[in-house]
Amino acid sequence: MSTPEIRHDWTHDEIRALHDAPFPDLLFRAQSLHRVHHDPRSVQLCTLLSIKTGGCPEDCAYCPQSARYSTEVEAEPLLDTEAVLRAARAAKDNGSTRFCMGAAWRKVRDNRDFDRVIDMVKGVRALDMEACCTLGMLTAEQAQRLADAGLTAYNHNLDTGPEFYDQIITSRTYDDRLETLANVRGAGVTVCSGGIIGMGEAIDDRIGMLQVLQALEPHPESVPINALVPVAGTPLAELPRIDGLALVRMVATARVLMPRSVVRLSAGRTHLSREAQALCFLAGANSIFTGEELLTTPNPGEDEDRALLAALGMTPLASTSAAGDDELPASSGPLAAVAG
Ligand code: SAM
Ligand code: DTB
Ligand code: SF4
Repeated sequence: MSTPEIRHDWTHDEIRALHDAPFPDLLFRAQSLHRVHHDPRSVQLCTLLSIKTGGCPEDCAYCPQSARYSTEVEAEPLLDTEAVLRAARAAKDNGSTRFCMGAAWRKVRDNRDFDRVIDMVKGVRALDMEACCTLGMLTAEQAQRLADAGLTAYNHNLDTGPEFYDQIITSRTYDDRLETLANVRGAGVTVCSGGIIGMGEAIDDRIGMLQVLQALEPHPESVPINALVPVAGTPLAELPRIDGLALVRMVATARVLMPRSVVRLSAGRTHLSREAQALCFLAGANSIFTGEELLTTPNPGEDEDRALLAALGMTPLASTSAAGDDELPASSGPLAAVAG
């Protein structure tokens, strides 16, 4: 069977029609494509650590780490390399294959803190884990230094569609973000980029974000889909939690547009039922963050996630495998033939 075509030219209307399709049709299509490229029973476990918390100069309206809002998050200096590597070892012991280090920076500066992050990346790689960083904007040279240290992936989200963007962030532009993604790609580091739903955007803004993501060539190797975690003190604090079914639609649409990418069900899982999470997995989500905390907000603990996966008969991805791999998974099954 030939691999279905990977496209980068989906129109807004096509994506909207897909997103709005009756649930049975949308989920069947997403699940069918998912099985062509991925093992539908397996979920990649990633662990996040905030290596530099709070005090960020940016004005991202959702973010508890912005210095512009008065939240419970206190600014802290960059963690010690040893503390970070201890956390990475613990994450590995708990079954995570990817360790993601986040810093509340506007951009990377060429200073000693960056030298230390380079050491952290080398240390995580030496543990035979995938290493991911999210440090704000990056130049091509900085991306190359991270690549030389062995960085697997760089996370930099588009966050929302281009038209809604300036209602959420004014301190950096959409083009700034795309430039950082190009620098990451240029250095040969895989791209992790997605966004947040539930920030008051229209459905068309979600579609707009997906359209920009699918236009990237190649597609981002991983696509995090976050549900807004409203945090007291931020401008979005009073927004209601997103309906779980809206998240399922978003995951399914991302899966169809970017069939080879790892789609990560990211922030907001504490308020999602087990059933909604199960639907997200059926819709093509194949990665989650585990552990009690994301960067500064709560996340379901390891026990809860282990119990959920066990109840679904699903298993953590045993070892690292390159996203976008051409090999078909052994368990693609008969439905692989109906994709498209
Ligand atoms: N400072 C860096 C940057 O913005 O690129 C890296 C860290 S930043 C916290 C990483 C991402 O976390 C953001 O782009 C956003 O998508 C997500 N995020 C932050 N706060 C969130 C919230 N309250 N709810 C959902 N996602 C959130
Ligand atoms: C992503 O898309 N989601 C993660 C990761 N990339 C860095 C971060 C979610 C942060 C949620 C808010 C917090 O815990 O501070
Ligand atoms: Fe800073 Fe990143 Fe938070 Fe924006 S999302 S305020 S850049 S830490």
